[in-house]
This record gives sequence, C-alpha cells and structure tokens, in this order.
Amino acid sequence: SKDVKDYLHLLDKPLDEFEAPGARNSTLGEDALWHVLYSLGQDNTYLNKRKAYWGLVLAVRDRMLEKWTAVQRKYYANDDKRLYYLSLEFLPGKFLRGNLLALGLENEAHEFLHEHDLSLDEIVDEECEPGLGNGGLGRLASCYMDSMATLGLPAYGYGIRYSYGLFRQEIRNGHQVEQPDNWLHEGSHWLIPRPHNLFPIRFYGTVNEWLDDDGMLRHDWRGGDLVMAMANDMYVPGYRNGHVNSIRLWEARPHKEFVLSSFNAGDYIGSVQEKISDENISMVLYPSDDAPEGKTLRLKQQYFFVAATMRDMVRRFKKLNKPWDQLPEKNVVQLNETHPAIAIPELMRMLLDEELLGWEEAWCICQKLFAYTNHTILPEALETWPVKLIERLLPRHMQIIYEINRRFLEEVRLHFRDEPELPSRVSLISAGPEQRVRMSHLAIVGSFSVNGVSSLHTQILKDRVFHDFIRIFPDRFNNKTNGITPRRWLRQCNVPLSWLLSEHLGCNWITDLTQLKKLRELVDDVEFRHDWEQCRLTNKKRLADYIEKVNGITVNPHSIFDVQVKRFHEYKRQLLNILHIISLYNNIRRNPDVKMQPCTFIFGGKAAPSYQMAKDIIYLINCVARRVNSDPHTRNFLKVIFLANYNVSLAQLLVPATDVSEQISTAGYEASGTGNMKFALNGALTIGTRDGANIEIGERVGDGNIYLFGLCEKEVLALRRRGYDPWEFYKNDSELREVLDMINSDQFTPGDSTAFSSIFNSLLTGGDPFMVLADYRAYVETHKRISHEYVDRDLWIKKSIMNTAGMGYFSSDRAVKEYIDGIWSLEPDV
Ligand code: T68
Repeated sequence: SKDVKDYLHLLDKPLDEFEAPGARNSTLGEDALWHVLYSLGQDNTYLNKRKAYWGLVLAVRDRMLEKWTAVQRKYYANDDKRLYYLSLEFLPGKFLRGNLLALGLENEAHEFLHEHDLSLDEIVDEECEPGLGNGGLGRLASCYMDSMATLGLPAYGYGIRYSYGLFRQEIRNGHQVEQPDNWLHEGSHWLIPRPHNLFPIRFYGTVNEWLDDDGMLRHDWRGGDLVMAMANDMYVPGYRNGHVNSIRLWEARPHKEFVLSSFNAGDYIGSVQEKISDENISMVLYPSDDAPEGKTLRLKQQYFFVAATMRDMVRRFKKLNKPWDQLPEKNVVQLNETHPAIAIPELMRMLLDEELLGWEEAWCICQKLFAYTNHTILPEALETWPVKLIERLLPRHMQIIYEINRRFLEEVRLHFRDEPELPSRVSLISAGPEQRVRMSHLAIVGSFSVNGVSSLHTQILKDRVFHDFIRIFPDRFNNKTNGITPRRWLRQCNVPLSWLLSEHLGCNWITDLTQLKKLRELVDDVEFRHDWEQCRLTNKKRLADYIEKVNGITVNPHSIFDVQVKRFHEYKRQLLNILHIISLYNNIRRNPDVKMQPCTFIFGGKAAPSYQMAKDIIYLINCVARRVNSDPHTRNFLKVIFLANYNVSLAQLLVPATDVSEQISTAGYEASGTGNMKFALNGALTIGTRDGANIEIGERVGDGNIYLFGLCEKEVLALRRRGYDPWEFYKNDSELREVLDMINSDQFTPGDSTAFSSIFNSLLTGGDPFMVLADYRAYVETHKRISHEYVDRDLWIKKSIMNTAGMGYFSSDRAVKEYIDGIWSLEPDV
C-alpha cells in the first residue's frame, strides 16, 4: 500500500550507482506487463495474482541476468580466484521478496501492484518454495550464498535440481503423512535451464590399463552407462551492491532419447524405461537428515553432481591457459559435509587419466584445493559406503581411494612407529565383514582444511571424533561458527522491528549486524521499549491469525509463545518439551485457581519417513494437544499447537513472533544449530542446554538474558561412564512419574494404552542415550522462572532487546568473512 512505499526508503540502505534508477528506460511494472503478454502469452490488459506474480518474476529476473553477466565478465577479466561451494542441499526459501529487497525494487513493485489493486503479500503466496534440503545444513548453504553475493565474492553454489524436494507433511489423525512435493509442476522461472551446459557422466564400466610413451602405467575408465548432467541456474543477488552470483543445479537427462537399437527391434517400452531410469538420479531428495541412506541411488546422486561440477570447474580453468599447479591458486572447493567428498578421487581421476599428470603432482593439487565442513558428530550419521558398491559403480575411483589410502597409511606408519593400532583407526577403509569407505576420512586426508560449525563442536571433533587426525594433521582443523543472513532473518521476516531498528540505528545494520550492539543504549528508554513490545505483539497477532486459519484454534497473543521448530530427532528432545507440558497440564488441573501466565506451546518439524520413533513423538504431541486444547479447565492457560509442514516460509512467520525459543538438545549432540540464532536475533529468549552455538549465544547476550539449564557435555559423558539409570529419576520425582505413567496409559489415546509404549520404553527400559529424564527437573524449574519473569514486562522486554543487541556476531557475513580469511584466501570484488 501507499504507506509501505513511503517508509521503505528509510528502512533500507540507499541504492548505490549500480542500481541507479534510470539505468533502464522501462519500469519494473512496464516490464512485468510486457512479460505477461510476450513471455506468458496472456492478456495483460487486466491482471490477476498469478499473472502479476509471473510477470514480476520475469522482470526481476531480467535485471538479475544483466548484473550476473556483467559480474561473470568481471571475474574473467580480473582473473579472480573462484570459490565452488558443493552441497547436496540448498534451502533458499521463496525468492520474490528477497530478490526485490536486494535489488532495491520493492518500492517499484509495491507501486505496480497497487495500481492493479494487488499487494505483495498476496502475490508472494503464488510462489512455492524449493525444499531442496532437509534442514540446517541446506539452509546454512543458502545463508552463505546470500552473504557471498553481498560481500561480492566470486563464488558458485553447486547442487542438484531435484524434481521433488523434501516431502510435504500433512497431519492426519495426529500422524505425519508424507506427500510428494512437486515444486516444479508449474515450472519455475527463477531457474534458468542451460541445455548447452551438458556433460556426460559415467557409471559402472571397466578400467583398462596401458603404458604411455614414458612407460608409465595409465588407466582408462570406459563402458558402463552414461547419463547427461544438464545445468539449471538460480540467481543470488547481493544486497544492493549490483552483484549477482549463481547456484548451478544439475538435472539428469537421458544420454540418448531412446535406445535406438531396442526401439527398432520393437522394444519400445523397454527403450523408454531406460530413459526414465536415467532421469531418476535427480528425481528426489533423500529425506533423512541423520542416518545416511545406504542406497545406490544416493551414491549416484553424489557422484553425478560432483563429476559435473568438477568438469565445469576444469572447463573454466582451461580457458585461462595456465599450468595445472595454478588450479588451487585460482580455485577453492568447499565440501558441505562428506556428501560431495567423492570429488576428491574424481579430480584425481581427471588429472591422472585425462590430463596425464603424475600422482604426486595431482595429489598435491587436490590437497591444496579442497576444504571440508563437518556438521555432525552422531556416529550413525558419519557416512560410509561399501567397498563392493563403489567398486561396481565407480571402479576407477575405488582404485584411486585404495592408492590414496596406501600412501597415507605408509606415512602414518613411518611417523607413528610405536602406535601399531593407529593405521587401522585412521584408514579410509574400515575392516570387518563388509569393508566400507569412510567418507569423512577421505575428506580429511584430501583437504587442507577441516572445520566444525561451533566452538564446542570443533572441540569435540578434535577431542573425540577425529582425535587421531589432529596429531597427524595438527594445522588442518579449525572452527567456523555458523551464521544466518540478516537480510532474510530480520529485514525480510520482521518488517516492524526492522523499521524500528533503522529508525534508531540507521540502516547499516542490514550489512553490518554488529551495529545492533548500540541497542544496549536504548534499553532504558521507556518509549523505545514500548515500541519494541508493540512490534512483537504485531508479529504475534499475525501468527495467531495463521494458527486460527490453519489449525482452527484460537490462541491468545498475550500468552507466552514458546516455540520448538526443527527436524524431529531424539537428540533434539522434543520429548522433554512435551513431558513438561503434560506436567503443567496436571498442575493446572490440580489447582484450578492457579495464577499463571497463559502459555502457547508451538511445535513444527518433519520426521524422516523411516524414523518410527520420531513419528511416534509427533503423534504424542498431537494427542496431548487434542486433549489439552479441549479441556475447559485448562484451555485459557495452555494451548498446544502443531504446525504442519514446517519450512522456510513458516519459519519466517514464526521466528519474529516467538517469546521463548526451545534449544534443548542433549549437550554434545547438536553441532551448532542455526534456528537458535534466528530466534534470538528477533528478540526471543532462549531456553537451552549448553550445546552447540547456544554456548556462544549465551556468551554474547549475557548470562542474565538466556536460560541455560541441564547437564553440560562433560557431565553427560561422566554420567554415561558412571551408568545412567533413568529409573532413579522415575522413582525420585513424583511429578515426572505421573507424566510417564500417563504416557504409558490410554490417557491421550482413549481405549489404546499401548500407543506410546515405544516412547515409554525408550525413555526407561531402553537406557535412553539422550538422557531426557536426567534434565527433566532442571528444565521444569527453568520454565517456572521464565513464566515468572515474563510477567515483569519491563524486565522481559529489556532482556529481549539485549538478545537482539548481542546477536550481531551471528551474521553469516561474519562467518563467510572468517571462511575467506581462514580458508579460502579470496578477494571480495566490490
Ligand atoms: C545440521 N546438520 C546440524 N544435516 O545438525 C546443525 N545430514 O547442528 C547445524 O547447525 C547445521 O547442520 C548447519 O551446520 C544437518 O542439517 C543434514 O541435514 C543432513 C542431511 C543429509 C545427511 C546428513
């Protein structure tokens, strides 16, 4: 509307010369109308939401493409060193609003839509979000792409264009039901297909040996199946700097349209079948964010995108006519987890077998080129592949992995003569009945840098998970604490607060988040605190409207919004949260006149389809919600909401409306967390364990402004060593016992007393590795404090402000700068 337009110029950094209005002689609106007619072939004399959306997308895209081509030209002209960020997952969220914001086109868009009686809020609903990732890892990749563009880095993201993203979650009768996410059913104009950027990718086949002119043994991988990798580019504009980068997503295409021989021999369907199975490679994202999927198709996906990416990198490098030893001076490859680690033997193969380099030279290049980020210490999440499978699918790579390992272990034996056990512990290949390749060992040995994603996580990698490697490669390990982009996670998702911030601090916080520390000078300003609270209330009302609309439940916007949204996993302990809710419920029923701050507990998140326990937990939450929300004794005090299909868009709605952010993983299990950062940045208070980045958040917002509770990592280890006995907590805590007995009865599932016996057993008889009961009492007591302190509005709002003020450090701009200085050695280009 008019009002929005009037204040936007105050809210954001002004455009610099790259964006000067008049650089084009048509307006955004004119171009959108042009596209409606000439690109979409539709009548543009009147607009509906769909036409307005698509027209705008195409008009915005034109502007990004102009900038992108200019930026590419500049990279070549300056002979820039390039970063390749390889990730099997990206979770960019919806594009339109962010792209308008970055390009400084929001005003023009509002104006255009206003003329057609439409608003940006309604037309962004037309966009469906690409769910090309599972959770934190994929979202981190997208935050980093945003910061790289904003810092003007010569960087490229690389991944897969899945036809189906992460499943859409429905809740039926309290259970998670998975539906396919056909996000491309209407096509996406944000994705530009590049049918000429096409590479053949080989699978299976055999390895031939031959002698070259110097008598060197050479290898040649041939035969097998070929699949084509076709590029699709997605554009990432920097924030108001004229810089646009891209993410190249590979799509599998059949090598031949039909196998002509069988076609002619009359096997029409058989020949089509082959085409279909080739396309399968990029069909669907694997929906597990922990236990890696041991399926051949998953390994095919990994090799497919990595091989195409290495080809693309080498293609660009060859244009420079430089000797091979310059490859790592002109490029750096960051591996997001071990999923793309097969890039190391693939580049070795290209250098040895195609470019005919010697082993030492090729290996030296690889070790200077690759860097690896670890995101997990869960032992079951560390990726391994059966030697037998790699031998069949990628026979030449298996030979190369053996040779890398042989040379590596020889060195280890030489340097650690008195430790005969060491070689087998660090070997790239695990012994046992089925030999497997340890992808993390391959990634460590083949990289010059290995980083964790929070201080505690990196420390655990050094002390435990990769302890042996620390002694072999003492300089290789480093920490890069995660960060989030302030453009999406404050400026875009929280317009009221952004407005308030820009009014008081100016708008530089959008690219220099440390500016937020100046908020500390404003905490004692009564009027400012009042405005702060109003912003929060506006956001809470918006969320309440959504809940009313979607879940059909009325929630009180003045109640405490307590939110836990993330993937469902036992280590994240959604169970601890629901146990506490049940005990609150019991207490309110026991004391009907209780004076208590009303609470709304909100959950969201998906369970891997094969993770039964996680699905049971979702069912429990929904059953408790049904009971609690319909109980007349408690419903004014307590509401439990499960929001289906948690994704980036829903996060953008939830984050600014949250009072209490639940970050309650068992200490030592959450590598970092990034949701924790989003909430605190928007002024939520964290209730959390001393895990992952929670510790660093506490250090920066101050002890008094965060609720840390429970066992720390060392205490978890110590208790495990002593022997954790959940029955002890069951026996000694009557409130807890009551809650557990209710779960183990038909209280929440009338007539069915075994619905949650799996949960009861996992907490008690199963010996629960996540020690939920050990932290129960501390958690409940901490919640009492929160409920008490929330009522003191002055106190609470001050704490809220102090959270935002302390969160500047957690900008992904800071994190990316640390990667630049500590790992990539790149020159920002603006
Ligand atoms: C997350 N990992 C960490 N993995 O759990 C989280 N894994 O603590 C951290 O903040 C975040 O990474 C970013 O560093 C994941 O999200 C996956 O999604 C995943 C997907 C497939 C296989 C294994």
